[in-house]
Amino acid sequence: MDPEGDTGAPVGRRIVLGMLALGALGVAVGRQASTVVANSIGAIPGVSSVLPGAGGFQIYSVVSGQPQWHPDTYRLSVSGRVGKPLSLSLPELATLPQTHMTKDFQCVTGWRVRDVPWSGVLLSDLLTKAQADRTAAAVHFSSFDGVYTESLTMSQAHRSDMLIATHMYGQPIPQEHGAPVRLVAAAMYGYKSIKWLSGITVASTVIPGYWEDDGYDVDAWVGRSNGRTDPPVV
Ligand SMILES: Nc1nc2c(c(=O)[nH]1)N[C@H]1C(S)=C(S)[C@@H](COP(=O)(O)O)O[C@H]1N2
Ligand SMILES: [Mo]
Repeated sequence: MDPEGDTGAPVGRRIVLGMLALGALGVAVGRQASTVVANSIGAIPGVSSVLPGAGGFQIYSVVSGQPQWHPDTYRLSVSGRVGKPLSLSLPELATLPQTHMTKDFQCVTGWRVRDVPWSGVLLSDLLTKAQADRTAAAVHFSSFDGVYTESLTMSQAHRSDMLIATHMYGQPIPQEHGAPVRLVAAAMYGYKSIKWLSGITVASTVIPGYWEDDGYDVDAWVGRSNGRTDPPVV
């Protein structure tokens, strides 16, 4: 099946989130996922600020309800095989050197949003600050949704387009897009770009992420994996 159950999945495993328009958040169990087209978000009470120019994004979550966080208590941890573990508040993240990049965002189900401006802190800058062990092979990511996980190899993690993003379209990342912090791995299919990020752990081996447990490529290069031929994101 495919990550978001958009195609090919038995109807019983799909959740069509017309219910989102009713203000309820999608329920998802196991490998089911909720989805709503960004253009319809404006119809949801409390989620009324649709991003300018964000047309084409679909909102995915594998949990029901919105993962909860508070700006005063949110921390991004960087731990594992590091010389200096970090626990960064949002103001602390904001004081680190900021990197801006504009990249297409491509989901493995086929949709692509062109030229999305992101900003935040380069993953490699964070790893350097934490004195990550460069001989460690992998970096793991966890979400405070309590379920979603991802991994990169250490060399992938040091690419110049791996961003720990706090802003998109010049504004703080909206809740549904993974506030307050998400990974943006633009050269890879969207499932690598874990939302509601809470933990970065330097580790010895790559552990396949949430969808990769279901057979999606762990190395998720756009146009070079999962049998797809999309134009690469450069
Ligand atoms: N925590 C979490 N991160 C996630 C997902 C998810 O369900 N939960 N879905 C992934 C997938 S498959 C895609 S395509 C993108 C979609 O990002 P968006 O919801 O901001 O459009 O988020 C990725 N990150
Ligand atoms: Mo996706």
